[in-house]
Amino acid sequence: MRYVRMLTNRWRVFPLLLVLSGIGLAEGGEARRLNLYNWSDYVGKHTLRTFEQRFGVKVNQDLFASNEELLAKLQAGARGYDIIVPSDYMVRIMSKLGLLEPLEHAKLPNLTNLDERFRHLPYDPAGEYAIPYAWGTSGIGIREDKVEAPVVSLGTLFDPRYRRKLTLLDDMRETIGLALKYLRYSVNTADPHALEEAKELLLRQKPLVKAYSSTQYKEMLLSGDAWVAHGWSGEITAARRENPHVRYIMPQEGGVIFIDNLAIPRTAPHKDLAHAFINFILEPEVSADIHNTVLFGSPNRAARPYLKPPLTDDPHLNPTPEMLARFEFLEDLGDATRLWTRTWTEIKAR
Ligand code: N2P
Repeated sequence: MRYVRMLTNRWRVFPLLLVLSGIGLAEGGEARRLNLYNWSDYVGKHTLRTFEQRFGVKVNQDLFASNEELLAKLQAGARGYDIIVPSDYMVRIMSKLGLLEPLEHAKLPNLTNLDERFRHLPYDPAGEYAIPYAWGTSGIGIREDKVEAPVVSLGTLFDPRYRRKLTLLDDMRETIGLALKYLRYSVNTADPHALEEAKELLLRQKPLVKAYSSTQYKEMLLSGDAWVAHGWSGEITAARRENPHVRYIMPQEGGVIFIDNLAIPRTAPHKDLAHAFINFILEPEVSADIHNTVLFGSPNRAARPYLKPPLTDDPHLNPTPEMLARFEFLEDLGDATRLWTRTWTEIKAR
């Protein structure tokens, strides 16, 4: 009995000890924890642990695989996330819906590290809701030892020689977008005829497709289950470290260029800590470590001296304006979103 009382007493003082030991309690009184909702493979090896140690907190990371999944999760009422990583067009959609917390620039002194070109982006001109995190393109990943080179065209993704050795992103905007590009339309079209043509094309391609996946294609390229993959520049180039036959190509027809961002949901439980995280990511060496790992482009000017090959010298990670001429940013589709969603459902269902 005495033991029981001793134990319960000990546990009663435990929270007090936490405060005294400086671990700190967050807004709202719980132990400090940053909940990050991110794309897969999108931080450096030590990024999260360094933040945990420096700030005496825990970081929890959940993963999403598309902007639409991220939006659906927040709209379904997920309340726990402190930091999310929406792309350009999704920042616009979310800020319009009132899902994002206005950022307090006074808590982000490292903002001055950003390259001037990334400071007034059309989807968030005043930097009110989003801080650019990484940029890249979507294109074609190939196994050079399996596919007849040179690959330059999106046509490779429709080539019957690669039947069942082909993967496409499981992403409505990216995959319908790629079909539209192949047909020489804009990735942001609202024209029902263009969408119908894209649908027919993707349905005809379907027997060739091994998988629609945004998270497994890298492994499939590495294992040889896929020889051709629709995917993202940095991620495919990073796979090359494990197998030098993997290569990323920007298709001549163009594709999608994106800027992903750090943002704080309106419902974030730990807004101060979320600002501290963004400011931490903006540190030159923290930032450079992320980009040297994930091989997506850096918007951080101060990090530039720390960047290394292949990020600094691979031409498909450092495209010239000519190479980018046919690449487009995704835009909010507005009312056409419904038609796009229906088109995608029909493609996936059949
Ligand atoms: C990284 C995912 C790239 C983000 N694994 C595409 N917006």
